Amino acid sequence: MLERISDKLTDIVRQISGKAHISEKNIQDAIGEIKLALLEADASLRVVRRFVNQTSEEALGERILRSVAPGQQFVKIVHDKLVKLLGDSRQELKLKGPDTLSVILLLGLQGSGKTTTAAKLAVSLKDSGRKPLLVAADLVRPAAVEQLSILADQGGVGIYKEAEKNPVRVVTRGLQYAARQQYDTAIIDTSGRLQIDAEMMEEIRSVKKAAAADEVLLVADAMTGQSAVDIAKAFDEQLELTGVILSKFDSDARGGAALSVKSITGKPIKFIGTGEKLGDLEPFYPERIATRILGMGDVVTLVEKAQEAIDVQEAEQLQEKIARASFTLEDYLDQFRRVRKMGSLQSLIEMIPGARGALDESQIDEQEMKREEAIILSMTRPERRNHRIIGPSRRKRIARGSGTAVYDVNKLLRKFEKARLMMKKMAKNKKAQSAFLSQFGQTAT
Ligand SMILES: Nc1nc2c(ncn2[C@@H]2O[C@H](COP(=O)(O)OP(=O)(O)O)[C@@H](O)[C@H]2O)c(=O)[nH]1
Ligand SMILES: [Mg+2]
Repeated sequence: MLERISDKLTDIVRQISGKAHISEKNIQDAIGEIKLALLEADASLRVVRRFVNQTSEEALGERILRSVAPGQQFVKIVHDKLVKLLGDSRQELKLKGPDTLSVILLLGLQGSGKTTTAAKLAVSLKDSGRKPLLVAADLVRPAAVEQLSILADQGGVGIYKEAEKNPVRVVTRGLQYAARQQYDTAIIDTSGRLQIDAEMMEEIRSVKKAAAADEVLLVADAMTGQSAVDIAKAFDEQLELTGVILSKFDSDARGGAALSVKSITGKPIKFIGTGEKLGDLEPFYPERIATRILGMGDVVTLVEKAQEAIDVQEAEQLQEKIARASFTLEDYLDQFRRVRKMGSLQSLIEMIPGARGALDESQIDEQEMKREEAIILSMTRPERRNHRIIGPSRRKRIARGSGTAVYDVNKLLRKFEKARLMMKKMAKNKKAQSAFLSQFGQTAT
């Protein structure tokens, strides 16, 4: 599912998130490509436009362009906007307590997956400790009642059916039966047509009235993309939905329906159907879907952590220090601890999409980081502030104090001196600090 859009966006995102420095043009180009990918995914044009405007506005702000790791910050913005498109947070079913009967009404065109979804939903409610009853109110399609009966048997859930041609009567009696038999949730499977037509709407309107449903859910075929959204809109205008279930999400490579439903109808996607089996129904989590679409591992968590650990202003102060060549071992230690605060370096790197391949993991050495920290901690303040005073006898003392060898102390000092020189050169290039951060923990060569 979502393979196509995910491949596209993953590429775009990987390219930009790897950049230590990005320009306005980089962002505009990336947004342009994202726009194309969304349109190709069959997301609604209106939705895409809004997405592009909001993302540009935020991403082109000073704060991002001048921040540490701007590429990743940009990805975070794209992710957050995607989550918003998909509906922000998980929307649960709004059902009554177990002592009162709750009613869920399923609507949709023929073949959209209503009957299958009704059974899936019943099984999932049963698993969560409720006592659901399926009500067979599709009396148009000859085999519909039989189909629901078989599924109810398979899922081990109750069903109410009768030989009757009037769905309103079936629903009314079905709900009475449910209450009498102490079921706590009735799930009503209704009939659909191939097209939306006035007669169907009229029939569903009277069923809806008889059902007094807590949830009126449209089952829409995700594979039909934009047209699923149009259908949702039409149903919502006539019948006021409480939510949407996107069926056949497993066969939807593009994602257009998922991206547009909430923005166009204002109604949340509550579940997705991910296969033909009774267990193939999943709650819809905007956050997880956005992450899946961007194929970005946990880059978002990573950016959040980095934002906590690295204050932009502090980074700028650091940069000034570097430029004035007044960067000391004390600052170096400070940076260590910042990196620490973000979690172990190894796990941090694993969260960066594509980083596993791009970075030679043997270069990352946490032991080395710990050793270096111990060495710096064994120095006196004046030593930390001016590493040049650390002659041979001081080196011996520091090695003893930190439980390392003079060789290690030498190595650290060489590495620090090298880093300092490199940073001084790079300070003119505004992004010194991110390059600096990226070389932490690497063994000096
Ligand atoms: N792959 C897949 N197939 C589904 C899903 N939901 C329903 N189907 C299939 O879609 C077809 C129509 O489903 P049905 O429940 O009869 O639709 P209805 O006419 O709206 O009641 C059936 O072959 C189902 O097995 C789903 O989430 N994934
Ligand atoms: Mg059906």
